[in-house]
Amino acid sequence: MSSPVSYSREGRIAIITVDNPPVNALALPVRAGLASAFAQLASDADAAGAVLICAGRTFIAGADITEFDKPIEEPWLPKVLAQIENSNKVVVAAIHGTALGGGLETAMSCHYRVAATTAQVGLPEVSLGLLPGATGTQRLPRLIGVQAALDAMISGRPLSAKVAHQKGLVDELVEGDLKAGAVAFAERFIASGQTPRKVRDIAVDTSSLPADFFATYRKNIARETRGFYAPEQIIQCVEAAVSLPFDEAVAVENRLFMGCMTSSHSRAQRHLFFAEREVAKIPDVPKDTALRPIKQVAVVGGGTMGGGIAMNFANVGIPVLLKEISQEALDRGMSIIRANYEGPVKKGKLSQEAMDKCMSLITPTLDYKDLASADLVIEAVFETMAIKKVVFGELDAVCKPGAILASNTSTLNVDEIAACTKRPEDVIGLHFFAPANVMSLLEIVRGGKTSHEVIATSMAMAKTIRKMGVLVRVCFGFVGNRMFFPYVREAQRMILEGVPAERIDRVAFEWGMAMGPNGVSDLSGLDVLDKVNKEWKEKPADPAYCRMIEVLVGMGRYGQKTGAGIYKYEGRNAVPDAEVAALAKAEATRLNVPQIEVSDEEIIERLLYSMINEGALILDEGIATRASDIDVVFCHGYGMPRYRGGPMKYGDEVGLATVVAAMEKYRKRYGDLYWTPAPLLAKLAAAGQKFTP
Ligand code: T1G
Repeated sequence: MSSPVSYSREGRIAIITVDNPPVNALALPVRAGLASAFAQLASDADAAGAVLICAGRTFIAGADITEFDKPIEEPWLPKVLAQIENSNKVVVAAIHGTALGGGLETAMSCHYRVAATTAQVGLPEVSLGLLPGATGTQRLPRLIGVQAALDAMISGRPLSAKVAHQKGLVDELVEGDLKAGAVAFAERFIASGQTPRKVRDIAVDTSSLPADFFATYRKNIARETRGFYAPEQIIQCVEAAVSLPFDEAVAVENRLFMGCMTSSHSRAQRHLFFAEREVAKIPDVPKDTALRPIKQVAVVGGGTMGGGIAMNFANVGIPVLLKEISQEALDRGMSIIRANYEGPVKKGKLSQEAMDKCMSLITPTLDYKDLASADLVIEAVFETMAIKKVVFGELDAVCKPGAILASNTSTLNVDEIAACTKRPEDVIGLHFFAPANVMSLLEIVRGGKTSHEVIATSMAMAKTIRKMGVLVRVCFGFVGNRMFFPYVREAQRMILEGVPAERIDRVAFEWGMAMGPNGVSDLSGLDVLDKVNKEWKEKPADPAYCRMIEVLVGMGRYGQKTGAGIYKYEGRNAVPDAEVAALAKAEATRLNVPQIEVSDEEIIERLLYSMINEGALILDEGIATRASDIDVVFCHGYGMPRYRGGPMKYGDEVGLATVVAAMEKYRKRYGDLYWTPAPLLAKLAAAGQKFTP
């Protein structure tokens, strides 16, 4: 098989080209090819310098992430980069597309870098639970300074070529023919008679670093990186860059990189990287399915959800009609949207001009007839089937043929909604998560009759509005909420058993959840949860089921929105309420629920394993396409930390046999109703297999 790295020459400049689609990842053949090409450069007496360039859409976009779970094969990347840097002939990297991770590290091992003005460069390893393990933590600080290098590596965000040039990471920006620009750069350098500069020989500038720089930096990132393993390792590598000679510091980087690569965090984050790409692949919907153009959208219902949904389209320049039943409701809806934009404007995150443009794209209306030209209509009215049926009846009457009719329902049966139209093939669920203009998850609910075109168009539309679209099938609660129900159920049961709500939440928070189940219940609204439970036809026949939610709703304690729910609220600050604990004890006595001691480990097992078991049932029923789709749902819509990889990946990490054994323990205590292992879970556990690859 031919090498993905080729060697040619233009005059006295060697052109070393990497061609390894789709992103020129540094798989073994590429590393071996680079080593061989730079050996050829060294022995080519007619070559006075070299340009390293890539074919296809981007410069090298990093190491090959699929290789990390396999034994390392020589040549190891740092070794190849040392060979490049030790060339006594000038080497110029010619960057286009996204030079990321090992790609930027390769470019930094070159003596100089030129970039297309549209290029981006970055070290996003942290998002994979890794650190730049091919001397990136040592070379980047030498080129752009300690603070900027840390910011780039801890955030993982790329720099534009322009900013990289301003910071000294890129030596020249090239408009037009990149290769010609790089060759000209090399020619000029050779003509200057200079010796090529090695980045490793640049001193790390510590002159502007206060003595407590690293301590302050750690404090400043503590909140956003809570629980993640890699960020601290990156900081230690940069501390080594500041205090040790290059080679010794590289040894520190190697050691800490191996620690990251073998961590459960990195396995989880690498799992999500591929999972977020897999979700777009729908087995029974061909990739070339025709898409319907979405040029005009309409949202029916201008409440919090409807307003947020409308913003998603305005934000990407798509005109959207906002329909309400009264002028007062419409005015309220428009003011919600305006307030949502004014916040970021006040914080300087959005320009007034951008806000005005978005607002100009949202047109209020009271008249269904105005929706006749819409390509996509999203209903976001009350979560009551009767009301939704009325709305879809109206839409069926006024919307043009081929319009996609979507419901933002979070639990109700999309097939039942579709059945009240003459066009069930055009009906789909688009379940946005609150706040709809912020949360990245979009559950796309295919009905039994939803056409492939409508599915494909909805998946593409999710990408357009920068949402993570996950296709699911119809059941009560679809995937996310259906798995959230047992999570809340167990939290509620433990409150009845005498476990303080705040302790349950603390344990879940320390496990990594953004907020514990009780805080989330108060945030979502206990009244909303109670209403869902009442709408749930197959609700478990268990008088203790979410009983405290019922009791509190009966007292008008809906959660944050009424200043009291499971907690009392002083502003947004949740305060444990002894009255709730007393009420729970009384209810437990009435329901004959024993008071028990529950360990932190049991809290996690009951919260997470009940969720994992529901996920296995969902897979058994074909509601989700694959286990990793479920993980994407929970990491994009429910505040589950990426370093856990999602509930199904977490189950794999714990071991499914361990999960089943724990379930059997709770089955003995509580019976079969909640703790019978799902067939898929039992099968995989017995076979020593996993949910995810
Ligand atoms: N390794 C393997 N496959 C990769 C890959 C990679 N680094 N990057 C992308 N792919 C696959 C991806 O799975 C998909 O496959 C296809 O390429 C297109 O990707 C030593 C340790 C470059 C911005 O983290 O950010 O270097 O689904 O759909 O939207 O210090 O891919 O088609 O079968 O995302 O145009 C560091 C990861 C690695 C960059 C392009 N690098 N990639 O986005 O296409 S660790 C990264 C991306 C490392 C060193 C360390 C994006 C992209 P399929 P795509 P895109």
